[in-house]
Amino acid sequence: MIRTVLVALAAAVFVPQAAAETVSVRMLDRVKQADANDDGVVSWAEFAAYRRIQFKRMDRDDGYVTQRDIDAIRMFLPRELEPDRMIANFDADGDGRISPDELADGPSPAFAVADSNGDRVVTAAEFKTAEAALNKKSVR
Ligand SMILES: [Ca+2]
Ligand SMILES: [Ca+2]
Ligand SMILES: [Ca+2]
Repeated sequence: MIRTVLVALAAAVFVPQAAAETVSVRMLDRVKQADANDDGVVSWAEFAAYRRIQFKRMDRDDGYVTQRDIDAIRMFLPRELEPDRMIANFDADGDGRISPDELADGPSPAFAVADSNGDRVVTAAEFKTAEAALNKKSVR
């Protein structure tokens, strides 16, 4: 019991507060879906591969996700992708559209919050800790 509390406290220290506030348990579940080899651990490589699959669903025409794509599928986009700020958040080279690489390597508040030690791998224990912290938050 004491150990659980300590782990939760440690996580709270490492989680950037601004990011943590936008993350929900549902968003963590989406990160979990990226666990392609089903070992309970999600590496950034798995997450990036998952996003490349998402990309194919978002881009309807030219190999890039543009504002037109976003507007067309807005209601189906995961909240974490922030449709209103998606181009701003992901367009690393500033050409006004999102390439598959830009989406795959782009920011993920949910992944960052779950990955409490910042090693770009979310372990089963890290998922548990993050879920417990988020559940506690929503009770308040
Ligand atoms: Ca895995
Ligand atoms: Ca771009
Ligand atoms: Ca980690």
